[in-house]
Amino acid sequence: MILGQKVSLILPTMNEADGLNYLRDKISSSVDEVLIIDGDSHDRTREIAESFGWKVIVEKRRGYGRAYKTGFEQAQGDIIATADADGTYPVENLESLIQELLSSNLDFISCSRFPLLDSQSMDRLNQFGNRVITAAASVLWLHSFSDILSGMWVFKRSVLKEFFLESDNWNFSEEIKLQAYQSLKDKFKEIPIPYRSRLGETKLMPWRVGLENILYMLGMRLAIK
Ligand SMILES: Nc1nc2c(ncn2[C@@H]2O[C@H](COP(=O)(O)OP(=O)(O)OP(=O)(O)O)[C@@H](O)[C@H]2O)c(=O)[nH]1
Ligand SMILES: [Mg+2]
Repeated sequence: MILGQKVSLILPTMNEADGLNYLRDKISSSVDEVLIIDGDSHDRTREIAESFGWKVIVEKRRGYGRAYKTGFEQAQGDIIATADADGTYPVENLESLIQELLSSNLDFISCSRFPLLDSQSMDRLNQFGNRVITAAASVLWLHSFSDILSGMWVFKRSVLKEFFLESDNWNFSEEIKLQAYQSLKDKFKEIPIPYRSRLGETKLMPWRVGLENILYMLGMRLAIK
C-alpha cells in the first residue's frame, strides 16, 4: 500500500526464470500483489514465481498485449504497475513513481528509457527502431513523446475504463500510451528511468515488429483501428 492505495505489479513472462530471480529483491514491499502472466514457459518461471508467493496466471493465448489484458482483468490494485520480467526496468523505483503519480495528480505515467543512461543496455538496431517509431508517434499525434514503446507504466486502475485496448501483440505498448495520451491529456506524463541490459533471451523480431508498430499507429491515427 502507498498512501492508502493498493498496488499490483504485473509481469508478463515467457521463460524469464533468470529475470524473476533478479527482480525479487528489487520489488518494493509496498507492492501488494505481483501477478505473473505466463505464456506457457518451459523453464522454471512458474515454479520460481510461486516460491516467491507471487500469483501465477497461465495465459496460453500468445502475445504481449493478450498477457496484459488478462493481467488487467485479474489485478486487484487501485494502482497498476507493469514491467518486463527480464530485469531491464527499475522496479526498485516503483515507490517514488507512485508517489509522483499521486502527488502530481496524474493518471498514467509511462517510464521513458530515453535518453539511455547506459548506451550498452539496448542494441543499436533497437535504439534506432525505438527512435523512428517514437518520432512517427510524435508527428502523428502532434505531441513530443520520448519513448512510445516503453514497457513500464504506472497508472490508476480506474482509467482502464477509458481505453479500448484491441491489440494482442507487440502493438499493445504503443496502443495503451496513445490512448492514455488521447483520453487523459495532461494527466499522462512520461518520466525518465534508467534501463538495464536484458537477462535471458529476447522474444521479439525487431524488423517485423517495428514495421507492424508503424502500420498499427497509422491505422489508429486514421481510425481504421
Ligand atoms: N505471457 C506472455 N509473455 C510474453 C509474450 N511475449 C513476450 N512476453 C514477455 O513480455 C516481456 C517483453 O518481452 P521482451 O522479449 O522483453 O521484449 P522487448 O523488451 O521488446 O525486447 P528485449 O530487448 O529483448 O527486452 C517479457 O517479460 C517477455 O517474457 C507472450 O506471448 N506471452
Ligand atoms: Mg524486454
